[in-house]
Amino acid sequence: MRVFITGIDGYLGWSLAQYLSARGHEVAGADIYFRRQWVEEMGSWSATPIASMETRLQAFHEHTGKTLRFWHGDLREYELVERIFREFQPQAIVHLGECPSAPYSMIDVHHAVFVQTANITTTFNLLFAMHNVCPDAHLVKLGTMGEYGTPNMDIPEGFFEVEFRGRRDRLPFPRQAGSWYHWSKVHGSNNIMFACKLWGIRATDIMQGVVFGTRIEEMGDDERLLTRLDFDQAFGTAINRFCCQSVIGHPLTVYGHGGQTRGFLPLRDSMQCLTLSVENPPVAGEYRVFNQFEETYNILELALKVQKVATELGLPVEVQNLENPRTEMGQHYYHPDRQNLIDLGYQPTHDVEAEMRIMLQDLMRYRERIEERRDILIPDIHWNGPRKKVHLLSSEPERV
Ligand code: USQ
Repeated sequence: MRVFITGIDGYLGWSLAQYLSARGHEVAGADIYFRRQWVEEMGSWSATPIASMETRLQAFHEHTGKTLRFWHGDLREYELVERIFREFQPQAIVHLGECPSAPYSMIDVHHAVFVQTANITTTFNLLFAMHNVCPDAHLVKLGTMGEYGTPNMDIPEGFFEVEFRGRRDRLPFPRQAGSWYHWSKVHGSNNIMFACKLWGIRATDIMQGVVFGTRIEEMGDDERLLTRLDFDQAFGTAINRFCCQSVIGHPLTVYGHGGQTRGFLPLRDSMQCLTLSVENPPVAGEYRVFNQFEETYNILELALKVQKVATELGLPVEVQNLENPRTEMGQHYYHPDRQNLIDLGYQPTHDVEAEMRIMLQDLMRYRERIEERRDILIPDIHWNGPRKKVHLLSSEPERV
């Protein structure tokens, strides 16, 4: 299948390009390197030393014998999207080319507006270009579990049956996002749902949990094929940050008492799920939603798991409770469904501790890179107030 990946230079994008290609798909992609700039703006860099796109493409060619078509450009420009689609004629489009950071979107009005307009505009351009050029193609859009928020009831996959004043219907499950970024994903979802109805486009909207992990098998030992691994407050996700912190003996930064619960998924399983979605498209006009995560944990549980695995590897580390810079529920019910991908054949490969062990071993090689950016580990972006470093709540983790 011809698969076009937006954001192919990113954490998921570069991994997915290799994963899909190894499974016989013809892959192409575009990127404008925003992620590299945003992380630099946060005063950080990838823990793994990432190569330039030119070097990545060269290494990819050496290993696979294949040429990956790449467009360096801004997909907020409609003409570029339409030109790419005419040249490549994609059968599937995996849309990863968005700003994925809640904290980044909460910095100030400029960042909020940037994240929402960039994310919504690019999705619009893809939808219109699909309609105009390749109406039979399948859009696989990366959404987020964060679209649902944390309601005090089970979370279905996108839709639920509801009865109100004696009448029944199948309706979109309410979205209660917790950041301007998460709301940008809700707006994208709504626009895709409407485009499916309007033009008969087929789409899969992936409500993905928090991804962690340094690698997939396809990267092998060639550093040029490594994907990025961020650990700053905005682009580093919880487990990735905790593993980087462990490697340099920095206390693990649990926000609040760590009772916030989320769904988590190793990078390699995210690749498996995205591939299953690509290879099993819905019918024309169908808008379907998959919840994509492996297991749910609260943040303190995760920090203690990282601490345990790190200690086994000779990396003793403390867990600290910090003032929570975010506005989020500290303790809540969390029980989302995850059946659709299992029905398509999804099988998890590694349990969370095994994946943490692989990550920590990988990251120990790059200890110096993380050490050099130690001062950016304590967050200062608040959901509700000016930027200032958060303070410590206690040095002993409180059980929740
Ligand atoms: N957290 C800590 N300490 C840290 C970092 C995070 O306690 O050092 C907590 C946060 O307060 C939050 C939870 O960990 O409760 C998850 O935070 P995160 O930064 O790992 O993830 P989040 O901001 O939710 O966003 C990430 C991705 C985003 C994706 C989302 C899926 O960056 O692109 O949409 O995970 S979900 O969380 O299900 O919405």
